[in-house]
Amino acid sequence: MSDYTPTPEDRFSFGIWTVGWQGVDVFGPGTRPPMPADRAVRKLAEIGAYGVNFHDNDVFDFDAAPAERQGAVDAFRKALDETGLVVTTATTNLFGHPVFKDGAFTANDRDVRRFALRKVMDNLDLAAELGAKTYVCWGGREGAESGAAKDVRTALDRYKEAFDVLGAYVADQGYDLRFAIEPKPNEPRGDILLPTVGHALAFIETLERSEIVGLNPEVGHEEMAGLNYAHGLAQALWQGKLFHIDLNGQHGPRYDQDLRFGAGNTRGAFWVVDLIDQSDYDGPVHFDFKPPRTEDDQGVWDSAAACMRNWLILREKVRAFRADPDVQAALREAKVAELARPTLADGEDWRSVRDATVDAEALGGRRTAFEHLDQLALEHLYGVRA
Ligand SMILES: [Mn+2]
Repeated sequence: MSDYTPTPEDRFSFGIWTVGWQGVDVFGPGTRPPMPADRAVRKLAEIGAYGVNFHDNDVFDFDAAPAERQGAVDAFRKALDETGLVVTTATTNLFGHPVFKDGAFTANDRDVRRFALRKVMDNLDLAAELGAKTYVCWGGREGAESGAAKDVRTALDRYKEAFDVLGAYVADQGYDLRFAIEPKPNEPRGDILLPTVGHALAFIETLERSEIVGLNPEVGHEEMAGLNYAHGLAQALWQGKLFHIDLNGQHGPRYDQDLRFGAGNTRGAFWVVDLIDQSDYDGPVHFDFKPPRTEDDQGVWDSAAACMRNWLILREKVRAFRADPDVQAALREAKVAELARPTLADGEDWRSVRDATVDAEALGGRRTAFEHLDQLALEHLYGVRA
């Protein structure tokens, strides 16, 4: 058994806003003092993180004067240099300020949309300067609470226009950056545009530079919609669109809980780690959680460290599961590998199956043995098979 100590090879990263969350919610103000970005960087390095992701306004205030902005960026960069932490990812806060109350790229007010594009371009410059490779776009305010106020088809025209303009900006500046759309079904808007992985995948195909736009699926956001997060990741991988992942914990369809990774749907987390561990995904293993409002500063770092520790514990378990000879036998019995065999053989076409004689009764009577296989997985997860 390992001691579950994170290493740089694990590529663990955190949003500055995660550990920096003061605990403000709709029923009360923050319970923790503000955390400067440079302190977050130093503490994350101490607990074994590899990288960070930041919103522009995690580093400097929305209305910071140029000198103030530069001072904050310099302190952030100094902390990065001193700790060796990597900026893997960046993003723009297009949701906090009242100017974005009706969204950013899809606000009805055209002046708001133009300002939003400018704000993103400003932060793309900083992202490129700090070496980020992925630019996350979470459109939390792109949506509506009512029917007539938002023409969804026209809003999608403007959403596409925004990605086309920003794609051109990145190309013209020569930045080595790709966009990762983060779907979410609701909260803060009543209904958010691009609510799931599937909606976003279809949208991306309409973009002028679709090759530099992929996905950043989040555990909680898919599970809020009652969806299987690992299945969403798998389809994104299948389509070459898994650019980034946001890991946290969620207990089914309810408000966005942002629990530490491994809390919430633990069985779901097991399959997420199994999928990523077996895939060619090479982005950061990124945590987008919120330490509960009950926690003090020590609780913040305890929960952040637990995200990484839970990933490593689950990774040990999924590897033991895959290496278990009983599991390998159960996989064979369940014919899992047979799915990789094309339905038609080389040289066959529809004629080969059109007139075949089939004993459906006999086929229907064949066993799948899936329950035995799944029980072995649960026993690895429960810790009774090592
Ligand atoms: Mn969330």
